[in-house]
Amino acid sequence: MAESLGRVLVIVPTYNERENLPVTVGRLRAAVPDAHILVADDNSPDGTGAIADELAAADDHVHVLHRAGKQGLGAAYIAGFRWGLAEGYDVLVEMDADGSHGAEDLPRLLEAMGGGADLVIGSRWVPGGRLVNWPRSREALSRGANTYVRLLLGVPVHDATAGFRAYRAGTLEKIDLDDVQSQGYCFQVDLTLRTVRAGLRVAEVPITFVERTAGASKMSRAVFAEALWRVTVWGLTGLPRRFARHR
Ligand SMILES: Nc1nc2c(ncn2[C@@H]2O[C@H](COP(=O)(O)OP(=O)(O)OP(=O)(O)O)[C@@H](O)[C@H]2O)c(=O)[nH]1
Ligand SMILES: [Mg+2]
Repeated sequence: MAESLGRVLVIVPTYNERENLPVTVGRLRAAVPDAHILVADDNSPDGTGAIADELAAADDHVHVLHRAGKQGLGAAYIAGFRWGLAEGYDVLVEMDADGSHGAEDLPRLLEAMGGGADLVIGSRWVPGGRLVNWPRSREALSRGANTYVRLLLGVPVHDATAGFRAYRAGTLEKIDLDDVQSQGYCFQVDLTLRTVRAGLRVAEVPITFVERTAGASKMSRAVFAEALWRVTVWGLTGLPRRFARHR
């Protein structure tokens, strides 16, 4: 039988998501009414932080972490994780504010965690995963990046760059967040790799990923370049370990 998961915190990082945030929070409150939400805003110039404050004032399940300025997705998540761990949450969920991740899929992620996983990834690249309106170029980039990660790092995960995922508090405590330096997409790969290398259980459940309809993507050449060089370095420095394992 599935175990009880305890208290769930959904961390939603925001940078200029004023149109999207209220919709995302509303969908979460409807789909997972017991879960709490932490908006981690990097002092968005468009006033997303003030909107988050209004949502929090109206609802005791919504919290806000205001950060000084844009420091990247990884830093925002680490600050959110620390806040959630200090507050005693048992499960910490990552979810984008831009509508790409559906709150309606979250109960299935939590169900998989109840089945015993230490990290559950909402995956585009397992059977049942779907894309809505995502440009072909982005799909090709994501597929290519995930193939590169799987081959080079030997991680048995199909969507290691996915940003919709649930961690047990114990998982985050075991993988040493102190020396994580990754900022963009590769933050997700970094934590996946740490979880796998710690011998913890990773499950993937299919999700429907929808291209944002409002606001702008923060994906950039710099984000891509960071991911490429970090993954390559992890792959090369990890090779002795892989050979040792197969000898
Ligand atoms: N706090 C904070 N949030 C960020 C930062 N960069 C991106 N985000 C948020 O992280 C989530 C994902 O960012 P997106 O811009 O949608 O990037 P993406 O989903 O990787 O790329 P697309 O597929 O093009 O949308 C969104 O909720 C952003 O607002 C950042 O530096 N700080
Ligand atoms: Mg997005």
